[in-house]
Amino acid sequence: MPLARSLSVTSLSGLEEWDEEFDLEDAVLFEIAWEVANKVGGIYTVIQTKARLTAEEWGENYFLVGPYVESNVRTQVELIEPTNPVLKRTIDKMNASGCKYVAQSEEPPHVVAHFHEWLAGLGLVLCRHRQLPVATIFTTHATLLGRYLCAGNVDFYNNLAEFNVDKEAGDRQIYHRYCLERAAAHCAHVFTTVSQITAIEAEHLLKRKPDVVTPNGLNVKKFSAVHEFQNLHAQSKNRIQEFVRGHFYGHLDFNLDKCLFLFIAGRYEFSNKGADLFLEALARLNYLLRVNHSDVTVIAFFIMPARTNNFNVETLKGQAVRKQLWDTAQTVKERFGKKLYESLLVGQLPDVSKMLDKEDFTIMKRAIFATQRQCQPPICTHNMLEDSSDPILNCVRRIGLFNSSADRVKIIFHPEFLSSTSPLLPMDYEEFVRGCHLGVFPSYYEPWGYTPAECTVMGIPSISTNLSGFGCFMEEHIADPTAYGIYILDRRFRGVDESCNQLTSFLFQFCKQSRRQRIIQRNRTERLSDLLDWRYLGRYYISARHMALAKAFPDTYLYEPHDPTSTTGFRYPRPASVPPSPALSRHSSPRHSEAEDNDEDERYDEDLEAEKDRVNIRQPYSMPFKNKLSTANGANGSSD
Ligand code: G6P
Ligand code: 1S3
Repeated sequence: MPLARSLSVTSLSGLEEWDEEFDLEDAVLFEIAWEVANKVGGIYTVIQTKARLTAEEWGENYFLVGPYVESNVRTQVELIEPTNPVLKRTIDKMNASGCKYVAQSEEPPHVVAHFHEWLAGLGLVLCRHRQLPVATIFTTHATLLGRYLCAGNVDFYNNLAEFNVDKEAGDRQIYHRYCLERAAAHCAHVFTTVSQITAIEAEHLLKRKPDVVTPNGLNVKKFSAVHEFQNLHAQSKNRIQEFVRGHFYGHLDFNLDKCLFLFIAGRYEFSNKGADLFLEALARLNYLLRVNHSDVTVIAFFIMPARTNNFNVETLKGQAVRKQLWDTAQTVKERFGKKLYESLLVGQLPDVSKMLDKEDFTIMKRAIFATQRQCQPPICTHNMLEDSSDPILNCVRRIGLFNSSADRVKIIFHPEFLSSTSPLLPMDYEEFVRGCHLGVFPSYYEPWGYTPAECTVMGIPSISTNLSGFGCFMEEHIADPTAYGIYILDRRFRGVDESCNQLTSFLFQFCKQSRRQRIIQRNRTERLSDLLDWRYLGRYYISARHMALAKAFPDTYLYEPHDPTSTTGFRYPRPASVPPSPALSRHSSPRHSEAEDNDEDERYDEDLEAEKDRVNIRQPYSMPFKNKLSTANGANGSSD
């Protein structure tokens, strides 16, 4: 494993405020994970987005350690020589001995080693077994057994306390991995996980209650123009519309301007990520839209990678036909323009009936002929290797949503992550999310859930559940989440059918919103960004590190306890004016004008900003943590 040095930035602002400074000069932080510069899933996002803030605090003493993957190193890592002599010696020795060392030095710095997930957990267990003077932290982003149990047909949350964990792990042939995860959790000075709900799961399945809950944050992009994200929505939506024009060629019998784009994205765990519930709810929504003669069309995208052998011909043909139609329109437009120009040159108004000649009509007829299509627009954009057993395709076959003209709900399954270089839908994930109207993530097993969080910071409403870390966190921090475009589905206290009905109702209500209501709702959603910024959420990582240092080096560091398992603090009040759903709309009342809305919203914004200042939501945060002894180059560490 090579050492990849993080960016070095200035020290953490705000630290000076403490009467006794926490001196990080002789401390070094290592963060170790399989997903450092190696994108597999959400842990990559945690580390990548958090790096800047952590580097602000630790400067040159922050190191990320990950697997050496040549292609990733070439594209994501800048190779540099370490300036710290101790580290240089260590790395030289590691290189010389084929990477077998962890070296000692005469004046050991206080080392914090933060291990993510069971794959890195072995390093932690060995640190403790060899009694190295290192403060250790273990963060689990999901429990292995929890993920396996939920993927099966198990009533997980009602039986958490009952599972015979050794037997269950053995039955699923993951006993060795389970033991590693449990050992890492128990050996760590500080054990953390990403949400309250996973903390309960860990307590039962790993038999240790996490010391700190460390919710996942994001790097929130701030635009100078307040409504820039709305413009970006419109731009990206246009590009999705272009794709839809091609995909549905020959069947474009719906109004694209009244078309709503919904999506689910993530690791392809059909029931854990709630794709099963989403499909069932879409079938019910289709029925509701049809019987209510709605003019809205819903296109639901499923972006979940599966095994394929590339795009299918029909899908590629769709984009080629669209391009052909566009080119034809350009050709006829040019010919038309030339005739118009010539007519004006001789001082005559053109005879409109003669502006298009026979050749123009032939060109256009030929192009229209190419749009004839015998089959329905495809559900899946790729050739699936396991087509007949694929859970999404099988569910679509069962519920009969085949993109027919009569259906108000259409489905597009894109079994590959998005890329701006795709010949089909050339957009990266962020652009795609911005162009959609609603992210739908009805997960059954979701320790945190980055997808709805990413929607939120881009001002796109989303549906999550009260079984996901994100959903629970938002419920805790927002008085009326729905009003902010944060729909939280109850999958905890209701049966599957009831949850499905609730999801259908959320979707149907969303479809009934006017454009204006959607715009206002997006403004509200975007206001929540500060809550999900690492500048706010980074404090829990800081707390975990301080706690670990104080446990490992009690003669040097003192940790002043607060309630580290609590993520409460800031709470968004109910918004001032616009109603969360069309049913409650006051806009039908002539007495409630747009100007009043704006005034109320402005007043609300002022109150909100004052509240954010009060809890210091936008600044990096430092815990009331102190070095007990003088740290001027002298303090000797001792492990506990
Ligand atoms: C943004 C743009 C508007 C556009 C709207 C469409 O707010 O700034 O110009 O009309 O998006 O919203 P919709 O929800 O219909 O995609
Ligand atoms: C896990 O990745 P997943 O999609 O397998 O870690 C993510 C980062 O902490 C988390 O957001 C997600 O819920 C977990 O499930």
